[in-house]
Amino acid sequence: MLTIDIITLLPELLLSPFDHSIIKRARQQKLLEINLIDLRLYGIGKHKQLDDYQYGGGAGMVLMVEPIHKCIIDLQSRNNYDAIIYLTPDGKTLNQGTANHLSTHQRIMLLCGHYKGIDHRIREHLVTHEISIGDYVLSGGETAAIVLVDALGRLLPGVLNDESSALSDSFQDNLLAPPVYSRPSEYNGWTVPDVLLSGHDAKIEQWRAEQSLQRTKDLRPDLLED
Ligand code: 6GU
Repeated sequence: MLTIDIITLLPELLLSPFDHSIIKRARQQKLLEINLIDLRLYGIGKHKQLDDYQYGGGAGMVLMVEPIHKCIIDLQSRNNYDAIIYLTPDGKTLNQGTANHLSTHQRIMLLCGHYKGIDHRIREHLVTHEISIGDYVLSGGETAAIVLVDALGRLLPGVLNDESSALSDSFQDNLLAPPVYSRPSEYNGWTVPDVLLSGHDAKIEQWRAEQSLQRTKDLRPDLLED
């Protein structure tokens, strides 16, 4: 069982994405628990203030240190965390290896930022991992959290059946997945490779391995470098 506690300014945004398909089933099967924590509850004063101008000047508001600190302390007083992850475009780029590792934890905390980011002292003193989902900027960490939760949830033992096991995914062996086809074998004059219709398991296996390697060479040669 993996528990993921997500600190966010937009808990409503995260309701629907975790209520469908594989992630929904993982939660129903009690293999995955997701808790949404509204940062606003830890805001300061009667306006529940969360952000302020940055020291030194410059455009953009910063999420203040105190609300985030209080929120994290509150969660830590009730639970043990294997990782406290800040989602940020300047974090380490998420890959399958990191997803595999994080999926083995019991409980992790995700912190979604907004605006110009969060007071750096949170990152210096409380955050244990910083993760980005790619080299582009999102308006907040929530959509990145959706991606990370999906990548972890589907890896949990029992979530996928053997046939669709995560082990056959692209990237698990640093190779892209081979092409797949379904009925009919000819549509609109477009055909399916003969070998897949041959019933010859060993040949099919060999064809898939060749396709994986060729597609990786053509499309993602960087994956073959290490
Ligand atoms: Cl994790 N957050 C934001 N705001 N932008 C991103 C990202 C995360 N990963 C890529 N771009």
